[in-house]
Amino acid sequence: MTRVLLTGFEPFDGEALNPSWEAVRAAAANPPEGIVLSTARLPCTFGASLDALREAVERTVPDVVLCVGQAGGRPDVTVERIAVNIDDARIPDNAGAQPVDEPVVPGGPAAYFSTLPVKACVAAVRDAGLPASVSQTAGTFVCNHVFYGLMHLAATERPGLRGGFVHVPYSPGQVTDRALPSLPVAAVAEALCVIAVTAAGCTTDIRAEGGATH
Ligand code: PCA
Repeated sequence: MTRVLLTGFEPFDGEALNPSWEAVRAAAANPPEGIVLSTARLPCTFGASLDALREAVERTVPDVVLCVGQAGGRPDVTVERIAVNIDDARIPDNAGAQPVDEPVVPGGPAAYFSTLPVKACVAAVRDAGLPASVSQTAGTFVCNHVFYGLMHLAATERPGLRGGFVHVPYSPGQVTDRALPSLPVAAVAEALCVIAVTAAGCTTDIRAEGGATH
């Protein structure tokens, strides 16, 4: 059975919760058949997040790592295509750090592609009746930092480890006073299970349109 590590983040930016962790927890409470699922909650800091990820990878020895974060304002579950070697924080992280134009890994490659079948994952979530799309950028905050660090860890130390990143919308309770899109945690959890099963079961992606003009 494929071992899948799912990670979510602690709340940040003054939010009471982070839907990524809530959905990861809900997925683990009702895991899909055919995979061994483990979870970790990562701090939303540039300093400690990758240490926590490395510890979780060493503890659970996964075949696939799927990291998940909140992307407030996005309307759907977005499967990230690429991680870039840059930290450029618009807001301070939970430890007060706000790096600007610093590499995640000095001397590392400019970017890594996800090694999950991004388009197959999007198609599978849509087939489950939930909204999903490919994202061409994971931003330059802690999520991209973790995504890049994960891919660098796999590339340099963990051959065979496949990894990727998924951003999820706000949960409804976060936007009761804001006209912003949201998705219930249960729906996000279902999407994460679908993505985990799809990623575990297929190593080559499907050919399907998923680009963006801007
Ligand atoms: N979202 C942030 C960091 C933690 C999270 O859940 C981001 O997109 O970078």
